Amino acid sequence: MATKKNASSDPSRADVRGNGDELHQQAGGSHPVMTTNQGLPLSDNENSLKIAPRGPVLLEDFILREKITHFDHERIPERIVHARGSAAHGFFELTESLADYTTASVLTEVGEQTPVFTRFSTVAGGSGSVDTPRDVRGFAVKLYTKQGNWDLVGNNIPVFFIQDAIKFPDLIHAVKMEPDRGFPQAASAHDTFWDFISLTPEAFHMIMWAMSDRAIPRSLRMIEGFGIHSFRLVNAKGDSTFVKFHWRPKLGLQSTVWDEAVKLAGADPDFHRRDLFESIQAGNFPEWELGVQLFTEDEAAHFPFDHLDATKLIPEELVPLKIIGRMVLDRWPDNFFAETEQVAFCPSHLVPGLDFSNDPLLHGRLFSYLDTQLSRLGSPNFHQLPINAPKCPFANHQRDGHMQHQVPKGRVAYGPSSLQADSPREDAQSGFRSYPAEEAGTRGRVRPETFADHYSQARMFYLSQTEFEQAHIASALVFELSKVDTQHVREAVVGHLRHIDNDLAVRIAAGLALDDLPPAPPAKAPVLDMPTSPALQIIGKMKKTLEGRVVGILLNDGSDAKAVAALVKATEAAGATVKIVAPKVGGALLSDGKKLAADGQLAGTPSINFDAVAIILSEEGAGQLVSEAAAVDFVRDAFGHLKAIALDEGGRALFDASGLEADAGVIAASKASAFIEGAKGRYFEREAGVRILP
Ligand code: HDE
Repeated sequence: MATKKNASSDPSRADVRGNGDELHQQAGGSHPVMTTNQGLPLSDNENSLKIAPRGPVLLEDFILREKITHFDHERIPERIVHARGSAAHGFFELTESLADYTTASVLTEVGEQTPVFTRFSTVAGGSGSVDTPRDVRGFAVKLYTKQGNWDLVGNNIPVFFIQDAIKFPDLIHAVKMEPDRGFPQAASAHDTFWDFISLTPEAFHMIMWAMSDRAIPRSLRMIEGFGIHSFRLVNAKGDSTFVKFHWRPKLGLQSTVWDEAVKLAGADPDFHRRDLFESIQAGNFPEWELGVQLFTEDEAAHFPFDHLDATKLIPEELVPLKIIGRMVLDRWPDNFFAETEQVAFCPSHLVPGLDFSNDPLLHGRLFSYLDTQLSRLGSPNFHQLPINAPKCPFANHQRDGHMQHQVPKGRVAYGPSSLQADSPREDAQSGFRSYPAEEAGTRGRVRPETFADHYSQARMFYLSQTEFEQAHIASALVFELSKVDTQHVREAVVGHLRHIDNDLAVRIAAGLALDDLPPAPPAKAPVLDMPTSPALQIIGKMKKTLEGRVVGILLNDGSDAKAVAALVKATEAAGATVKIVAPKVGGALLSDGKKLAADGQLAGTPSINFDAVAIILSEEGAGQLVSEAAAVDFVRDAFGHLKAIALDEGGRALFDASGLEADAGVIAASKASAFIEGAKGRYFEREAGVRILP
């Protein structure tokens, strides 16, 4: 009988993992010596210190303890809102000077490129949640100007849910996971959110936007950004002009359809992050124009709403948008944590020549962000982190604190002082000055009367939409309210909708199978019929382009090589990225006997990844795929998501086997230019035939 060897007395066993050299063989290159955080060179990163090869581990192992301790502290508290985000570096370039309005050099020096770091985010979900829930998207830009950092911390929707910052914790507690059960994650479709909304009429304008396709974008490269609040520009004479900031995507606006967004959440939870990463890595740099709406105090006095109320927008038809610059994102961060996670945006970060308006939501934000960075990043020195540090010189007498990275020299850490020639001092000429606005009134916890109209702009937004977009808003409301268990909450929401558009309320009531149309709650102000604003649409503003879009080609062994090559050439020439999908990731053997590598395996690469698809199959290839559910779903989803589909004969066999009836968006693969035209948009007319719309 073989005796069990005592491993501790077996030298060959003791050295099983050695010092890791054999594991590293493939890496190549020259590697710096690995050390502890104190610079002590390590001889072994594979094994902890043991009393014997099979004996207990020693507490003495300071190397193990340092490594594990650091690991234990790797996470910092995630952002309470906007926890899930993706960001990139780039620049802002001014194309038109605002020198008449402001002294801010970033807005007056035409051609000047200012470095930026821009973070996009969802609001409700945790940092590990998915990219495509129905949600507002954060659009935060840090501009490292020569006069200090300017953070324009906006969203992809130009209005907000509430008028006063004191309601923010309530709003967020209502939308986040319900506290007793810990779900739903990253979703507004639940009782507490709609309960809060049904009792907060001021939210209804924002609700119309949040239920629209703005909340399910196709790509972060295809969203608008808005500073929301009015800010002030202040010129050299000290005159102030109000300003609203808008980012406009060069690729145009585009959204997914809801079913697609839901399926994307499963198929690729990182869909938006990957899309941003891949486009930057491929050199297709996302770009936005910066637009401003400029207006005076007098003009504002004649608006039929109060511009200090963050639940209101200023229609472009009333104050046109002036394009003054562009932002290009051209570099992915080197490290997600150090940059994307540690970046700290604060609306209070601004530059001379800018100032705040009296928007009470903005004033709450001016406090909140600095406070949250202190708890999230753990130190008042968060501004010294590379991603947060200004790129211009900065100096003052603030000292010490957790994680002080600077080593200030000299005796003077106070002012006034007379002991040190190079200690920092104020500059009355170039320094920031608050605009000397006159304020008067009676102190109190009040809402201005001018904030009382909660429905007119909600109505304007809804009536400005195309018929398809209205149907999507109605579907979203029915979906969300169907997830609300409490009947009186469903009814109360429908009651509010009656002020916005009675037909919409009737539609939602029918979609929920309510017995009666609930009564409308009293409105605090008359609902106005404002002129509609086509600028608020997505479909109407969609750019007919394949640029920035992705076309997927499904093929199999035996697919016509020439047809594939022709389609790839034509779609790429039109600006699209082409991805090949095949049953096996290694690729398929085409009709010319050559193997074409696949970018994705069919089962893991559904058609939801693409803006349009082509299916090129031999008779035999099609015969195999008709019994493959992933292939049938590939076709059915592309059709259901209103996409253009190009088919050769084999592709047509798969299409027919999927039980679908072709329409104008189903195009012969040989007609590349017709397919390209179709692929530039979606076939919204198809929708009524593929799903029940309320
Ligand atoms: Fe924020 N918001 N917010 N918010 N917000 C945060 O700051 C807050 C509001 C926005 O990518 C937090 O650093 C209050 C409006 C973005 O890092 C926190 C109120 C708009 C981001 C906070 C609002 C925004 C945040 C959480 C009501 C659009 C992500 C982590 C008064 C104009 C920035 C953090 C990033 C993040 C507070 C309302 C946009 C807690 C109190 C309106 C894009 O400070």
